Amino acid sequence: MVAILDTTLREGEQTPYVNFTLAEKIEIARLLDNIGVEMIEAGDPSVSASIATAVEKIARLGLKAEIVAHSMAHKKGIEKAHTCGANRVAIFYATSKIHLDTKLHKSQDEAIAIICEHIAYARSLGLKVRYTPEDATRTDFDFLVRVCNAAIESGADRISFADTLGIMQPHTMYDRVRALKEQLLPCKIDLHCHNDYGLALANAMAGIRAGADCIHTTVNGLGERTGIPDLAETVVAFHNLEGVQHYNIQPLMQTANYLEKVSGFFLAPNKPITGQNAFTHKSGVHTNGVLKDSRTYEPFDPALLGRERKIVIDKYTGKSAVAARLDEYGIEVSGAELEVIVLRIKNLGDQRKQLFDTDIIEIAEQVTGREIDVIPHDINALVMIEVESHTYTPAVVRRLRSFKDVSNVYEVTGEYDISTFVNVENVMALNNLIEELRSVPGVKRTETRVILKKYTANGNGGNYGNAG
Ligand code: HCA
Ligand code: CU
Repeated sequence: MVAILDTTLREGEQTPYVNFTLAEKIEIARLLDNIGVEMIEAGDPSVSASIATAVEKIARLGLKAEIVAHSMAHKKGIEKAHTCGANRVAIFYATSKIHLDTKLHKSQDEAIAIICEHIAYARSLGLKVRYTPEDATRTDFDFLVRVCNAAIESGADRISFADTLGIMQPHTMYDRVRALKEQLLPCKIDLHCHNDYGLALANAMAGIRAGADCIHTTVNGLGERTGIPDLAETVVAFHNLEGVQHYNIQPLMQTANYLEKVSGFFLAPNKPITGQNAFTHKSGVHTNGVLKDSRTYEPFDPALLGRERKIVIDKYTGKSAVAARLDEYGIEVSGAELEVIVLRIKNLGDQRKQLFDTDIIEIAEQVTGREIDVIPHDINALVMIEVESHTYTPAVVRRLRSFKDVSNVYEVTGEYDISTFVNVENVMALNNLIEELRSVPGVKRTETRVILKKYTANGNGGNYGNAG
């Protein structure tokens, strides 16, 4: 049985350039609690006054999850964890030679004495204690066992096996956790796996197989450098591959989207589970398979996450995908017409980076010679943006280019500084996108112009919408 500790509020806020407001933190804690994570690491109260306030507010929300405060091995921090009302303090103190020698300037025995003293102090305040040997995976193994057992004897009931630099592999993680299980006094083992080689979740799963109890996650995989396992990937991987059923999957997308909004870190389209392309199919062979039976190219039904499958229409498209798209609009065409439509779509796709439903409808109109009176499901719009006077416009442009629905960004003259071309599925998505654009630092105001009809320019199908 796996447990999850989510540390979006602590490790996640250590993501370069990410800071949450108090209200955002409370909302994040509620979302996490709704998903059902067993522990929420709410922050290290001695880092700043606002973090202490946030930990305190979250600890008093009455959530189901255990609320954990992080702290270095110093009494003030532990005391703050206590006054904030946290259930548990996670005390971290590095154990690897490089950290002891160059950062802490302590011998191994001195380290053990400091760690034990602070754990005992936390216990005397009535706090539960997790001890984290920071950089555990680069720590001499015999010393690691010695320090962890001393920590357990002093009152820690959880040890976080921290792969602080993300250097483990699934098989090394498996072996190490097995050895730890054999040599440690009774305790729960947490796995804190950094993702420097993209192996974090795989390593964590291997560690659980070997007998560890808990995985640390963040929403969208936030964290120092390249972060730690993503909560949604972890929950869904355990649900589908390991039969772990006790988490609530439906709020995962909403939570991921909320974190995109408040962190300003946007998901790569190819991100597993929550990325835009996770259930999008493109080549003729794949779409043909999926339309016949989605199990051909989908590892699981996107409905699990409340998501829908998508089929891209462009030069790779085959007949079945085009037929299905026309069918969605109730456009009837003959077999011969369909062949010509597909051919034209391929031609246009050769010239353009992206095709929209408007293009497909237009081609169908031309080929059939009939006027087709349907409104495209997807919406194209121009969003004009004014940038704050003290803000460097290219910095805003760089941000905007990372939005998945923004396909063109222009710096322009006139009343507005930037013009963007956006393509979204519906009005609600347009509203959400505009709200996200407005929350980009440096954006002062926006004005949106929905495109009602697009005209072909010089026979090349127009050039807006070409990503570039
Ligand atoms: C850090 C500390 C930590 C602690 C992990 C934990 C790590 O270096 O910022 O307490 O479980 O990665 O070692 O995040
Ligand atoms: Cu970490």
